[in-house]
Amino acid sequence: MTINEEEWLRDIEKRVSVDFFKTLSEASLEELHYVFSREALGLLKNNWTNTMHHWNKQKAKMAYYFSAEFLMGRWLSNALINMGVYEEAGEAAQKLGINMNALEEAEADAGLGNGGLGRLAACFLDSLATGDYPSMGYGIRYRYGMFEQKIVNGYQVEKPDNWLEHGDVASIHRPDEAVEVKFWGRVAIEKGKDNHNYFHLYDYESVIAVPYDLPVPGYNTKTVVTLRLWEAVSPDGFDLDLFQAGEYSRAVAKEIQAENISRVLYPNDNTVGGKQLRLRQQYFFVSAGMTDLIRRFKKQWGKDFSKLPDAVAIQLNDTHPVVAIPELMRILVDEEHLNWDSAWQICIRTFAYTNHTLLAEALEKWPINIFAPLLPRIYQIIEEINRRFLHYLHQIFPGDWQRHKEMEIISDGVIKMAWLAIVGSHSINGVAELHTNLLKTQELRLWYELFPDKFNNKTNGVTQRRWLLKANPALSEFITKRIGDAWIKDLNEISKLEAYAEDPTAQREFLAIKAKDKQILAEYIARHNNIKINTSSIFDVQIKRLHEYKRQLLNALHIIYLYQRLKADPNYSIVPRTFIFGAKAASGYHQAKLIIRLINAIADVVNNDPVVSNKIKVVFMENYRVSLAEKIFPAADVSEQISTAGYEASGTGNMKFMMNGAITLGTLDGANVEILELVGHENAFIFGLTAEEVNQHKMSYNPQQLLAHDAELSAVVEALHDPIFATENIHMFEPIYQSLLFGVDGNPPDKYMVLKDFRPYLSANKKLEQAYLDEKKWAKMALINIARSGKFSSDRTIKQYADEIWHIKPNPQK
Ligand code: 26W
Repeated sequence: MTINEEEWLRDIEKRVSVDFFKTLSEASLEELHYVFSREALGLLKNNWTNTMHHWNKQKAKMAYYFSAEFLMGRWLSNALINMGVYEEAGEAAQKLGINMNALEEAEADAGLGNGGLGRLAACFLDSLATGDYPSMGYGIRYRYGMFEQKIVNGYQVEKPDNWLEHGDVASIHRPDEAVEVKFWGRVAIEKGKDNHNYFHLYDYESVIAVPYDLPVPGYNTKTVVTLRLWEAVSPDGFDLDLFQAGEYSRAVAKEIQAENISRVLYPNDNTVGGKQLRLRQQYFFVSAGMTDLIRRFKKQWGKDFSKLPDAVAIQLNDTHPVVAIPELMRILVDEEHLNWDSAWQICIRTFAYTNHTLLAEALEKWPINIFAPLLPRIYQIIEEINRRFLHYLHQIFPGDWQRHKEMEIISDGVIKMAWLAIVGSHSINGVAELHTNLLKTQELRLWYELFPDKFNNKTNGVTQRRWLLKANPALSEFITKRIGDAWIKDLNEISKLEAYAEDPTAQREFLAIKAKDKQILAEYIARHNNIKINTSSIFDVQIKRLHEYKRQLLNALHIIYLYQRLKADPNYSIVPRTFIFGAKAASGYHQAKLIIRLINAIADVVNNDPVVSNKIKVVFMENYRVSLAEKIFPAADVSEQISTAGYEASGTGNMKFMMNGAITLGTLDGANVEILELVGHENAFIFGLTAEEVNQHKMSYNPQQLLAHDAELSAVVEALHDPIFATENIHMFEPIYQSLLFGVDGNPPDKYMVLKDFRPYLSANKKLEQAYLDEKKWAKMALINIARSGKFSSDRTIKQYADEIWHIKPNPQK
């Protein structure tokens, strides 16, 4: 694709005038960004419509990715890169006196996700489009995405994320394709013309789902995949009569209630609140998506629903969209009048479910008293699924009551969404080898025994186009100069870089690029944090959601240890290091928020102490998000992946670091295990308990005993009461202290075994320091990591989903 510069410039000027009544020089950066984006949208318009027409005409089997979260980040530059016009657009901008970087910075992130699961969905769309796979995404157009984080006096403060403030830069509003979603009401049985009984919903409340389509262009291909996000609106606006009567609040109450459904993303990662509004969000986008998809199917295949599993594959991203299973049953049985058994076979063959977590508190269980009144017919259908499933279980394991009880979909007053997902799908996958194995042998053991063939692994991946090509242009050029640019579409090609791992020129050049990237980040940190950091220090980075299992606390305690050693002996030898953190804590997760406060307390002490501050610095980067991540990964030397083994399903940041030449300092958890398999112990720093050992220690582990034999570690823990850190009062970090030594909220002491892994972490850190001192060795390690990162492209992951679960094929337009 190319752009006609003259035409482009003329259009931009015209758009500024038509949309904003301004001249180019009067327009704000946000306005210019908007018109640039709409211009880019115009550029891909034909490819986009043709993509859908082509797949429709071919009756290509489609994969639909249903996800409550799509953490897309910024659109414009990524789209321009994929369309192959990034440089030309930059030159055009220059002619208007606008810097492309400044334009980019004017775009708000589409932060419609919490963390890994949401970003995975976004990487998948990029890989689907680039791989020409007939596919689409369905989700929710949250009016407010992941909250904006401010740090005030060391504490996290949350602000609404008003990402649409300057307009929706890239999506197309399609009110003509709106659909109705029904809530509440009562179910009645009626005789149909054929004398059969059918179920009807009466006295329901309607909400209208209005789609906004966001185009995701593939790299160097005509394929453009659609992400369809639904917005909730009230069917009949506000109540004019009440308004006339001066009852303004009541007049708009219904409208507001409807709109509340897509108002805001729940900022919880790995815990469930059991809030009715969350269930309304889930059913809302699932029902709209199913209606839309069935409408498209019927246009191609008429009413022959036996064809549905040959025409459609639906991937359920965790349990959040699992109401899709009873919703499809409802459509097939109640609306299309199929018999239960045929409908059920169609369901199972259509749905596949991905599990993203081993944490019990993340498994969704809906209380019947919330679910049944809101979705009465869906509840009936789940009851019927459960009844038939128990009947089946009874035949396979007669008399094994304990097993039946544990596998019931509805029990103890709740509906177990993961169980429903497993029963109603033909495929259940984990997201890394270790995770899938733990599912089979622990969390889902009984299910694996019942349905061994349904279980499979799909190790996660990330798109190298955003996380290497876009985020790290200098390193990308370094790679392309040596091995050509085929890696952009086929990351296996990057293995050719290994030939340069010991090449002194390549090593020197790599280190120079890393130094430059560190310089750029240092300037950002100087501007935003007012901290001056040493660019030749080790950039040691932990960026991810804040959760106790991810053990940011272990990292923090290590810094306290270094501080105490340096204070006790200013000649204590240490390689200068900058510890960089970025993390949001769920708003109600007090322990996590307190850990943020602790990191900031440590930063205050360390950065302002003349004895230590030239050796270590601590930086907490505010408002971690996709666009900030793109700035941090290129500058990292060390990738902290230190979760308690057995808790991190996969991790995907670990892969982004690897592609950018950072070395993993990590536990044998999630995809770290697979990184280690590829690079070996010589090219990673692995420490700590294995998942198996964590299990074995669960019963006997006693952190107090451990501290009694380790004076240094004990002093580190006691620092939580030290007024140097606990500046407000010496009890401010008491909940952290308590959780380590005694356990809080019914948890065992040091549930995540931070103290148990402390010494091994220390040794791994020492080894890492030594390795860093040998520049050539370090460059070699980094180059080997990059060269062996091919497996972690989401292109590979998507190909496996396509070949092994969805049975769809690449289908580009000619
Ligand atoms: C219902 C509340 C809630 C919200 C989000 C529960 C669970 C989640 C997600 C499952 C959390 C999440 O993002 N999980 C991460 O998924 C990534 C992609 O597979 C994995 O790499 C991470 O290890 C996993 O924590």
